[in-house]
Amino acid sequence: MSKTSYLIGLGSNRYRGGPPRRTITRAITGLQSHGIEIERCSAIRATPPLGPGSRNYANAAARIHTDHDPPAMLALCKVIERELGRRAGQRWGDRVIDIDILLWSSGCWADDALTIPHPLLSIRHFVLAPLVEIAPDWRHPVSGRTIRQLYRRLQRNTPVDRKPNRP
Ligand code: A4P
Ligand code: MG
Repeated sequence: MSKTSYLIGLGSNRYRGGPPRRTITRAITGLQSHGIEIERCSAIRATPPLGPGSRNYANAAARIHTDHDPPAMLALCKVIERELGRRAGQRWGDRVIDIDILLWSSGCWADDALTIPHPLLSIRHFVLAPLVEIAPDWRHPVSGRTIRQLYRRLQRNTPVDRKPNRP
């Protein structure tokens, strides 16, 4: 097995070549075809849009292994996003696919293009709900809390999301 593990988040709320949950599956297959080992995938959930999006999202997370360093991993995520038809659009707007690097096994990373841990991961249900399924004991390198602890905190501090329709 490769040395470096990543937790990645996937989101889609635009139809292109199929419904959003199918696009999430295609993104995972795309990563595999570029040599990424997929250790675990969460279930794909329907979530209400945060921000200006107009449709529900399909969201999921995956635990992967690769020898890519973070800049190479980000570049690969962007290749897959382009392959699936993502075009530049409004920040937080509707998108065919978004692949975010949430955490990696070597702690923190920050350069002009990339910040790990993803700065908003601790306050988002649509990120933590799939993560708790695949990596509950993974520790956030800054807060020291596990994903399970972060998820419980978020559940305590925010009302339960309204139940969305299936995307
Ligand atoms: N970037 C910096 N750090 C990272 C990282 N850890 N992983 C830079 C990936 N990219 C990172 O991202 C803009 C730039 O962020 C990248 O070029 C990279 O250099 P982007 O994906 O092109 O743009 P974006 O996704 O619109 O912006 P951002 O800030 O990444 O937004 P998020 O956090 O991805 O949120 N509601 C629901 N229910 N589900 C969702 O999945 N997603 C968003 C977008 C909004 N609302 C949502 C969802
Ligand atoms: Mg993003």
